[in-house]
Amino acid sequence: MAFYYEEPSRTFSEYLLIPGYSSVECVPSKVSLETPLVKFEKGKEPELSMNIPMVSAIMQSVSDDRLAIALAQEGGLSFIYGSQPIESQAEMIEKVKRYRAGFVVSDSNVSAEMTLQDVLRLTEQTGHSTIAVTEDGSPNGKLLGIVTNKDYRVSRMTPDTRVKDFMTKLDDLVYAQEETTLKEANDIIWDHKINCLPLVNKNQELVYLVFRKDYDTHKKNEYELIDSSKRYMVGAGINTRDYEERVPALLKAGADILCIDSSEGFSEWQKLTIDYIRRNYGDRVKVGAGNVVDAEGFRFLAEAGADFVKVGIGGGAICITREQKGIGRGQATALIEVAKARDAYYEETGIYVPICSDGGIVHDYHITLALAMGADFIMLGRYFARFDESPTKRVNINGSYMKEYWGEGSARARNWQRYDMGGDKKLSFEEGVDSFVPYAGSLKDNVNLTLSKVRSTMCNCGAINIPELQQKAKITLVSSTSIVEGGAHDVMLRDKR
Ligand code: RVP
Repeated sequence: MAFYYEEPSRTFSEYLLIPGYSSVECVPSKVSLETPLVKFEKGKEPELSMNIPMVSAIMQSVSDDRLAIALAQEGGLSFIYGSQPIESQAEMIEKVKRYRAGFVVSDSNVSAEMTLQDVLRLTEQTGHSTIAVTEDGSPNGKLLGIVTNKDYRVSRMTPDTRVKDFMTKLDDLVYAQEETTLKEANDIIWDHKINCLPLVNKNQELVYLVFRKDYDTHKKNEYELIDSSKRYMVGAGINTRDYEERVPALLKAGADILCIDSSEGFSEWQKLTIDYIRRNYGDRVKVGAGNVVDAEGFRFLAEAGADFVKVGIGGGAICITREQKGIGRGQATALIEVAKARDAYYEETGIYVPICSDGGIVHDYHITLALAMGADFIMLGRYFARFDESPTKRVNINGSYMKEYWGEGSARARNWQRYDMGGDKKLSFEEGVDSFVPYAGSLKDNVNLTLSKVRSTMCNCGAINIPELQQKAKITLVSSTSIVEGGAHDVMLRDKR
């Protein structure tokens, strides 16, 4: 006979937090939102963690390189969507890794024997106007000079003019040693009124470029998420079909972490994918798995070696899986059960496997609830799709700006790998819709506002960090009548002018 759950499955809007005692020490400015991204042993630090508990959904309409940079600047992480050719996904990863963060590995290089035409072609391809001249034309070759658009005049020079004849030569160039800190580099840039400072090693080989504009942005992002080379961190979605080709390419491009993107993750396909990664890369390569909605699914993926486990089926704003297939579970109930399973697994093995609550965040306070219920971080699609930095078009509909947002299971995305159960390699029926969401401005402004609410609520609960919130939170179910009481009621709203 089928198994019946005693209780209905519930979602975030059916719960509220009850405030706890907060001391005068417990103020939003002191709240830390740092959270583990990958599993770790008791008593040890996780190898990867984030400064805010937010990741962006593995979706065409959400996570490209531009959004990834904006989110890493605020302390979170994007998983670049995998429903695209391997080369273009790898290119997006490379773009994030190349992007500033203070010290940039030069991606626009020429040798002294190359020509003005080569310089112009490179500038057009990369959009960069500072080009390093190295002995062999490689990013880390011996530095000979620099070319910027101040060094040439296209109208006065022939395209075959050699780089060596118009570059700024090393003797006239201001450069510094690789140990130079960002602050020192910035001082040199200001003292010499230059825009770019090359850093070289003791063999005079180019290591980094430091740009004036980067330092200014750098100072504004106190939570930014960077790797040991001070490049922004970025994740990548993979599927359970082409991982033998995709994974090496993404790692080569610099992906910091991978995540298997599947609508339903309690499957042997996921285990085979993780096995491949462990066989080839051991524990060096980090990979999340999912999605699951119960304790059994969690344990399966934890035992298969997942570095984190993603929770949620059918709760996404654009998701119609529940209607189409009749599978899924209320997001709050799923999360609560998986969090208990995670804690039991930790107790038993001494290994803490972070969990990510994926989908269904409608109000900012849902994020706080998800954290209180045991999530280590939250994956959001609709939320990020609304911002300037998301990859989709902004359109004007009846006088209001909207952004496009479509599901990976929609006919538009055609991401059959995410839904395929080993069938005919096509999306047989849709599990997602194509939609619009209200445009909301910049990621930075919105994330800051959202997190100020999260920090404030945490203080109401007497918690100064996420583990403390998870320990102290008192969570209550609310009746449908009291949900009405929670909004403005029994008043006539004035027009918002
Ligand atoms: P939301 O934040 O509510 O927009 O949900 C985003 C999540 O929805 C994604 O991270 C993914 O798990 C799920 N998704 C993406 N596409 C589809 C679909 O087409 N059904 N669902």
